[in-house]
Amino acid sequence: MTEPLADIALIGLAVMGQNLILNMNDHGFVVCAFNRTTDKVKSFLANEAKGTKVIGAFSLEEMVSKLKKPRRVMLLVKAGSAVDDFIAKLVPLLSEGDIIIDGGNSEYQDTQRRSEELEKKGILFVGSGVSGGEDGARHGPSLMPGGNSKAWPHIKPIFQSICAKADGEPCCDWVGENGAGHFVKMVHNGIEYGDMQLICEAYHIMRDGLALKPEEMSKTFEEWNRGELDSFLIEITRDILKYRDAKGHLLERIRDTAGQKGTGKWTAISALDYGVPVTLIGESVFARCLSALKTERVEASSVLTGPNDIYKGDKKVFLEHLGKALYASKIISYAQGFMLLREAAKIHGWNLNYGGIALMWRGGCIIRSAFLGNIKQAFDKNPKLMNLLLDDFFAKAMKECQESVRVVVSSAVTLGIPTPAMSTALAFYDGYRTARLPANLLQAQRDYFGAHTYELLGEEGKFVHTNWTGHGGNVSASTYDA
Ligand code: NBP
Repeated sequence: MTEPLADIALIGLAVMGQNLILNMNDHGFVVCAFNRTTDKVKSFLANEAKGTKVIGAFSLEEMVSKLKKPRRVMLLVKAGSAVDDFIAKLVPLLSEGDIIIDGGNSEYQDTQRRSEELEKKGILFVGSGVSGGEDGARHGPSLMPGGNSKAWPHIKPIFQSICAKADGEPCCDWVGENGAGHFVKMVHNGIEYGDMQLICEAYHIMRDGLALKPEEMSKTFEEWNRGELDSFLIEITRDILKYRDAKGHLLERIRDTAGQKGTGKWTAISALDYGVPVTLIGESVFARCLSALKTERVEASSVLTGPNDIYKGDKKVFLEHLGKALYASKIISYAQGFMLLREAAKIHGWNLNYGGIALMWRGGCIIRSAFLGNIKQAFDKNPKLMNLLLDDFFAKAMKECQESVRVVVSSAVTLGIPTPAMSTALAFYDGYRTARLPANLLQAQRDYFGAHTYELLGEEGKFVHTNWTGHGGNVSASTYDA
């Protein structure tokens, strides 16, 4: 019996690729599996894919010959040169209108470049964020596809079948042109860094400032998970805190140093490039960098002094403030993330659907939470919303919670417990709601030492220079030094 032609080919039989293939198979699609090391194709067909409709190929030529037209080829290989190598090998085998999808964690600039290069060759390129790890890939990931929009009608049925669903709606929609999908995935990962850091700060305060036992902390997270903080990360933190093995609580024996793969850093770099104050993600990346200085920190801990106290007030009341502070800081982090998306969309000409993006993150991925439903509603109500903090729902939430952030941050400062993410959230909030910042002095200083000129209130766009000392010149600078 001849094999049916495959709906899609998937290259890369590591954890993500294998699980996504099995997910596609479950939804009735015939997938042709391929891998650089072809032994893995044989092993996959004989084991994980045994008894399914999955077919295999042992060369790219064979794989292409087994595909329906337009051919759809999805890559789930290590980001970087492996993607370019496969594209170079695939292009001569494909025809105009065929589709290549990169589902790896590629940098969005690479996706922009690949998208533009392949468009010239008539190949439709899609860079898709895939989130949710192994379990998401197998049972429903969050998918964020962007690139050549002509590809979308051909991949939409597959993508929207296999993705996670939230309130019955698919957590996948077309994001935008060129690198938009991978940009949105990058910001998603940055937000994940922020969420995790905020939770770590709450844990740090509970452990060292309130001297709570693991079970007490776990119980608090359980309570939080029943309210507005309801999310995957709060849920797993609850479970991690109470996890015990033969030696006791495992968490307390894990080394306090965190690694990173770079997507948080990329988000912070983009924020700096585009001039958007995404301070919470930036602080979260730096917090990981500080955690990595374990040897230095151990040495410094015996030299540098500071408070080392336990909170003296009512712990129950404080824990309520902590939950609210966590929620308010999270709102600020997402507001900053969406500010970055908005600026990038302006620069790259992407027509981003912000409510749709919130829905894509609502299920299937690590940052999935009930709260993303509120973000979707905010953008559905006003697609041109300038800032999430200005939406009625979130402005009210901030009104109710901002006092708690002040209580928590000021207590943490007094206790000597670092809260870089919560502190920067509050600083951003106070900065954003301040009509008159001290940057007038900054303008004056720059003009004083570098003749950089300044604008007067009410005379915007008119740049003047003052000879502040009486012995400087009257010529203004045209270069930027500080
Ligand atoms: P890996 O990122 O570990 O990549 C393994 C695959 O890449 C194998 O198929 C391997 O082929 C292939 N590969 C490598 Br490595 N170097 C290659 C090269 N120079 N040329 C051709 N193929 C090469 O797999 P993964 O963890 O399944 O992730 C796949 C993609 O999805 C990555 O971009 C990853 O960042 C992204 N992602 C991963 C997760 C996750 O939770 N793991 C979540 C979301 C996104 P071989 O078998 O011949 O060595």
